[in-house]
Amino acid sequence: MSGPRFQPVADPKAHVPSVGRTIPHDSAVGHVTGAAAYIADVPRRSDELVVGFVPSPLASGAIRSIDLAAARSVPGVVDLVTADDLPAAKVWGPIIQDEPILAASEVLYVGQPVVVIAAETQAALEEARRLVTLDIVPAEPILSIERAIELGRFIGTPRRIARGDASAAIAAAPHRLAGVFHSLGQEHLYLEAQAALAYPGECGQIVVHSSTQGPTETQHVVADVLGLGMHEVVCICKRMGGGFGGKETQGVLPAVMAALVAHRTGRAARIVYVREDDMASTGKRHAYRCAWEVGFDDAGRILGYRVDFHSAGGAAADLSTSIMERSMLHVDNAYWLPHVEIHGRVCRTNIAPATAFRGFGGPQGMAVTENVIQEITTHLRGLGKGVSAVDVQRLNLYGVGERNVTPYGQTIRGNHVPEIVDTLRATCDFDHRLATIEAANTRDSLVLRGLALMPVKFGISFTAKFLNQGNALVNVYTDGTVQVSTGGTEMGQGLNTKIKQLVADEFGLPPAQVVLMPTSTEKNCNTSPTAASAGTDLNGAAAVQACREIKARIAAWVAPRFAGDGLGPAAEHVGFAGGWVFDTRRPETRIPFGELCNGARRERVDLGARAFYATPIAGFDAEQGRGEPFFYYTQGAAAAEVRIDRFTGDLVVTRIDLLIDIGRSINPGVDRGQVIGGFVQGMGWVTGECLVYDERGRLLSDSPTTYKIPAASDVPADFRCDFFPADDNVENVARSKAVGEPPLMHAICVWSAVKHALGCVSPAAARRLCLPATNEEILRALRGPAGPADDGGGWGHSAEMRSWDRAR
Ligand code: MTE
Ligand code: LUZ
Ligand code: MOS
Repeated sequence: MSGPRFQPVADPKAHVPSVGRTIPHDSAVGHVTGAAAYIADVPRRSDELVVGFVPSPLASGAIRSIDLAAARSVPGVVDLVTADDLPAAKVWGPIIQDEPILAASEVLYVGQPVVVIAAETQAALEEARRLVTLDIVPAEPILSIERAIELGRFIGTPRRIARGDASAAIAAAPHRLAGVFHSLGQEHLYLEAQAALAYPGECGQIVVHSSTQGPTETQHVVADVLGLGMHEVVCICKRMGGGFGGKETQGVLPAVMAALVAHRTGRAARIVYVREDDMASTGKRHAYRCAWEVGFDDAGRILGYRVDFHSAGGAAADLSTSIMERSMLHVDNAYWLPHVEIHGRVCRTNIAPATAFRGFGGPQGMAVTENVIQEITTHLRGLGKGVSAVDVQRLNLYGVGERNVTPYGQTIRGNHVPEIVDTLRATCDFDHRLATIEAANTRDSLVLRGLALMPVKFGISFTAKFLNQGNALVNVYTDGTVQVSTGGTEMGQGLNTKIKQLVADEFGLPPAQVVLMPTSTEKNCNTSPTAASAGTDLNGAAAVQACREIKARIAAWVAPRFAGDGLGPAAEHVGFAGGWVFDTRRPETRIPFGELCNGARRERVDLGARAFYATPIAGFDAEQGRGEPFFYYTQGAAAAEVRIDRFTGDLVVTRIDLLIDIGRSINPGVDRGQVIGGFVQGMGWVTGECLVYDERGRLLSDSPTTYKIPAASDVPADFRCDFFPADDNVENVARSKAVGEPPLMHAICVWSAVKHALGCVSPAAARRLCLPATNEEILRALRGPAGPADDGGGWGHSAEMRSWDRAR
């Protein structure tokens, strides 16, 4: 027999901790070889059914009848389910329960599931799908924010965050500007579409494998819809092929559809959305209309600021009210606003319920303010004042120890933004490049260049206080190996890798001795979705806590064995490193970790632990618009240089400089991937990606051929990404800071760079630039408006925007 698989190192002092090092992503090999299993890869069960749904062809209308007869007679069709057949709950929703599981009396958006079909084969499923006849009396769909406002169709209550007297400050200011800024939505385009596999257990119980960021919410809704207790439903998520917020809540419907079929037929049931169904039927980032008004002085110092947000929430509440709240909490971005008034309202529209998307409303909140920074700069330059946008930004930044209270009353501790901005400005030679570019723009008739910088401060914590909790289960086995299960889900972001490193270091083991197990509601109960960038903060901290409980038990048990030679038993002197457990007072007294675990078990020491972590924050009062929602802020700045072809509008991002404070990085390689990946995803939102709907609310850009996300070739060739060496986030796990969402917002500087470039030709053109700045929009801006002058909010963007214009 061979010896134990894991041998301790020769000397515990030679142990190298893994936190802070780049170790490969948990699934790196699986991702590139295809061995990493997604829902569609789970081997087919012999009794398995294929599940799909009939989507609504209309955005709005009353259902008169649903004819299933022809579909039912298709050989191989096993089950058809409509809203009438739902055994218990017929609606769901993470905040407000207003979303039908299946359309009942009316349809609310194109793509809304109306009938669930289960068949023996994909071919039978597709034939049945064609043969279902829906008789719907069409009604006027509400497709624009403006129309929803006109009709008073809202979701939730109006929200307000204010400080001082914004109106008076604006009225008294030397300069005033106002406008309407539009930003469009964004499709997640995760590589793995929505998917779920369900099978019945004994006595009516159900197991659901779901591609979800929120297994607990999935378990909860499946139980509600089937009329089961939560104890009769298990939801498992091994990994997702990307979530980006699109599976924070919206993995629920496919899971419910599969579970319904499994429950009704007693057979396994799997649904994997085809891409067009996924894009048409699931929610996206919210489009926003932001009416703004600002008062400022000769230097560009903001004296008063008002923003009135309306978002396109879609046909159900989903997370929209919470997303609006985060927009309102990020209007300030990194700027001190002495007098400010922010209003937010979610509009109910007839598109798929808009949902979480990396940044969760933060990007929309920051974008309007960056636009205003550019507007202020253009205005002052028009008056002959020699300011640049970066001067205006610098002047308005939160201070260190003063001018450091947010509009909602949270004092900013550890503000590194001024230092980050100054450092980046110097290292990327910003001022010199700006002068060169502006001079060149007046000469070169072929290309136009732009340069912009942007600070970012993003609040870390769920704004709903109760969600800031995590729990973990750690099992140590008698060979010294460790399994860890947490409520966190792996979507590619590297959560499992980071928790593996944290746990390995607690026990002083190599990371290979630790394995992260699939997320399952039977091991970790009542969990929050893996979101708000807090996955590692919450679940990592809980895992560390569980390790410490096990270590304390081991130490108490082993201390008497280490005693002797005049040294008494001392649990506090038991150390863990290099695969050894040793007496820190004389490290030669030591036992290999595996041997010790085996011995401990023989003496009935418990080697498993479950632990809980709750972020120590005061929380936010949404009604008052005041409080301390965030544990800390991830901060940084980025600068973008762009090149525009004046004759085609073609945009190339030529250089990015990015400096971000993510504390002590747990895994710099993984974090670098998060930063560059998130940034490029944000670039997509602010430049190339454009959701186009027809005038009846049907999504035309419903596949990767018509919806362009950045390709590998769009990653800026010159991308300089650095971590700011701050080390002050002492209260968070391993002194790290969350990294998942913030990089997306850094990419807003790419949009600002486009605006800067256009401003060099015509301030009026720049003024009208909406977000995204697609090639088409840039060209339109350069050519000048085709129609009558507008309110400064753009003259027609995508078809969606144009339909809004028509509605105005
Ligand atoms: N990275 C990858 N590869 N895939 C994803 O789906 N989602 C992002 C971010 N990074 C995502 C990602 C979003 S929206 C969030 S909130 C965080 O990861 C969630 O994970 P974390 O809290 O563990 O960082
Ligand atoms: N989800 C949520 C989030 O429910 N609340 C939040 O504050 C949040 N923030 C970012 C991403 N998801
Ligand atoms: Mo991320 S939008 O919090 O899932």
